[in-house]
Amino acid sequence: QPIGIFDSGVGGTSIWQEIHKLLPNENTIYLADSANAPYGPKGKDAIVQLSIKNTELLLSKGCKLIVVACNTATTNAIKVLRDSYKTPFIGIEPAIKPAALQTKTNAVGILATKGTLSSELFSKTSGLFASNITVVERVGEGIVELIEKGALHSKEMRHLLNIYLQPMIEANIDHLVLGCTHYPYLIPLLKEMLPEHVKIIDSGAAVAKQTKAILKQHGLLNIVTLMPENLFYTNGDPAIMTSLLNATHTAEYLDF
Ligand code: DGN
Repeated sequence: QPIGIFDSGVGGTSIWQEIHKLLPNENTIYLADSANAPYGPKGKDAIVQLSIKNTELLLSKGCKLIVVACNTATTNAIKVLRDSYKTPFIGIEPAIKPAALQTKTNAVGILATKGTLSSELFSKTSGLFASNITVVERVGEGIVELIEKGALHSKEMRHLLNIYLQPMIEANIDHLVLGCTHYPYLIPLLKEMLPEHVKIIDSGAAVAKQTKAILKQHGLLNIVTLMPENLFYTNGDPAIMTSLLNATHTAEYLDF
C-alpha cells in the first residue's frame, strides 16, 4: 500500500523528497492539484472541499496514510479530514516554534501564503511561541504562481523576494521560516539574498520523521519492498513537475 501525498501544485514534491530519503522502501503516490493552485487566496470552505477531493482520489488508489504536503491545506482542512476518515493524516505547519526558541536577535521572519498566515491554527501556534519576539510576516504573493509556471530561476522571482525580504533584513531577523512547501526550492536563491547569519528553516525533514513514526505506530511501515513505485500525477503541466524532480521521475497528466 502506498503513502499518498497531495499539494495544491508541485511544491509538495519538496516534502516527497524528504519522505523518500527517509523511507526509500515505501511506495508513494503524489497528487499535484496545479489546476487549482494557488490554494492560498481561496477561502477555508473551498480549501476543505479541494482537500476532500484529493483525499478521495488517493484513498481510491489504496493509500494507507496521507501526507497533506501543503501548509495552506493543513492549517485550514486537516481537522475536517481527520474527523471524516479513519486513515492517518500527517500535516505540515510553519516551524515557528524552533525559530522562536533559537533566535538570538529576537526577530524571525516568516514567508507563507495568505491562507496560512490568516488561519486560526497559525495564529494560535505563533501566539504561543512568539509572544516576546518580533515576527515579521510576509505573504509570498506571486511566488507559488511563478514556480507553477516553471519560472523558479526568473528575474521576477528575484524581484518579488527582494520586496518580501527587505523588511525582514531591516528587522535583523536571524531565522527565516518557510511556511509553504513550494519555498524550499528557493533556498539557493534565498541564501544568496539574505545575510549569512540568517538560518532558513523548513519543516520537510520533520514531516518525514513524523510520517515514519505514525506508520510504525500503526504497523504500516514497509521494511523491504522490491522496486518501490513512486508515482506523480498532476492536472497541470507534467513537464514542469518532471523538471522540478530533476527528471529522476516522470510526472503524468491526470484529470481530477
Ligand atoms: N504548497 C502550498 C503551501 O504549502 O501552502 C502552496 C499554497 C498555495 O496554494 N498557495
